[in-house]
Amino acid sequence: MKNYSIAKSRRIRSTPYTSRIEKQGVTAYTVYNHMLLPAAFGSIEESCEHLKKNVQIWDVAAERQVQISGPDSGKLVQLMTCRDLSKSKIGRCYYCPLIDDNGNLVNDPVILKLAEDKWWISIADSDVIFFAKGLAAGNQFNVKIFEPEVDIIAIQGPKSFDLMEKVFGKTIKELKFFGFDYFDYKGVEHLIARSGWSKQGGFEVYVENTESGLDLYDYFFQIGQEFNVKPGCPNLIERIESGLLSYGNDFDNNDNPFECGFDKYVNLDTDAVFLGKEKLKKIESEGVKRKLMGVHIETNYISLTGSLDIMSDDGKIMGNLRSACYSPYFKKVIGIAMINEPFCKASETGKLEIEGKIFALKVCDLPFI
Ligand code: THG
Repeated sequence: MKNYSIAKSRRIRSTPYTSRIEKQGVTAYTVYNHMLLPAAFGSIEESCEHLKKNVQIWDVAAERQVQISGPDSGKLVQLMTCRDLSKSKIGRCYYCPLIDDNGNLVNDPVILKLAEDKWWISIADSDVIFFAKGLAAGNQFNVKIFEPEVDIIAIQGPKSFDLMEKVFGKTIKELKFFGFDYFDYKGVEHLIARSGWSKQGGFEVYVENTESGLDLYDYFFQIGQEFNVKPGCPNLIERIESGLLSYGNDFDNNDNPFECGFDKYVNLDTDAVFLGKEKLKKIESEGVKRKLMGVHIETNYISLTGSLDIMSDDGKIMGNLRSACYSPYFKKVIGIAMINEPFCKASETGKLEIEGKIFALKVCDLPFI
C-alpha cells in the first residue's frame, strides 16, 4: 500500500472543525467544493454499523451554500432547477436537480427558502456560484450572489433525536423531514434542518456563528456518551445501500435527470420557467436509453478510481460502474452503474473485469435497502 496524504494549501480549504477531527482520528479525506470533506475514521464497515445503531457528528462544511438574495432571487433559483418551486414555503428544504440548457445535470443541491427574497443553495461538488452569476448577468437580474460563511455540522443516526433533544429541548423532535427552524444554544440562534446525507435519520446545523458552532461540536461529545456518539462522515456503504446519489461519482454534466431517476423532481407541466425545459420535454417524450441502476458483484473487494465498463454475458458493453463498495449487509460488493438499454432491468446479468479477473454481476433496482 502506498502511503500519501493530500497536500494542504489555500486552494483546498480546511473547515473550522478540521483540527478537531484530526485529533479525533480522521484517516481519509476527499476534496469537495475545494474543501476538505472527511471520508473515513478508520474502517468504513465499522462506521456504517455504528451509524445504523447510534449517532455520529459529521463535519460537512464542504456542503457549501450559494446565497441568492434580492428582488429577482426567486426567478433565478427557479431558472436553475426543473423542480417547480412556485408553491415553496419559507422554512422548508427542497432537493432540486440543477439543469443546464441541454437538459443535463449541473448539481443536485438542497435548496433552503429563508425568505421570499433569500435562498441558500446547499451544493454538491460543482461550481454552482459561477453558473448562477452567469445567468444573473445574462438576464440582468437584480440579485446578490455569494458564498456565506456557513459550515454545516450533521448529526446522523437513530440516536440523533435523543442527543439533539438533550441539547435543544423537546421541540427539536417536532421538526418535520426537510423542515428547518432556529434553535437556541447558549444564547446563539442556529438554523437546524431535519436532513442529512444518510437514511438513518438526523439533523443538520447550518453554523453561521463559528465560535458557537465549535463549542456546540465539543458539547455533543461531552454529553453524548450515553448515546455512544462518535465522529463520522458521509459513509460510502450506507449511502450506496440507501441509494443516495453523489454528483461527480454516480452522475455528472453528461447525464440528464431522467437517466438518474430524478423523475419526481422534474415538473414539466407547470408554468415554472427554467433552463432546459424544452430539451427535457423532448427527452421525456423520446424516453431515455440508459438508467442508473444497482448492481450486485460477486466479489468481496473493490477499489474504484474512475468508472469501469460492465460487459454483458455475450460481450456487449452493458454500461459503466460509477460507485462501489463491499457491503457487510449483502456480504458482497454492491455498486451504482449507468446501464444501457436493453439491459436496464432488475436481474439482468453481466460481468466486470478487475485487474485481469472476471466477476459475475446482477442488475437490481435502487435503493438496495
Ligand atoms: N445536505 C445539505 N447539502 C447537501 C447535501 C446534504 N449538499 C450536497 C449533497 N448533500 C446534495 N445531495 C443530496 C442527495 C440526497 C439528499 C440530499 C442531498 C436527500 N434525499 C432524500 C432522499 O433521497 O430520500 C430526500 C429527498 C426528498 O426531498 O425527496 O436527503 O445532505 N445540506
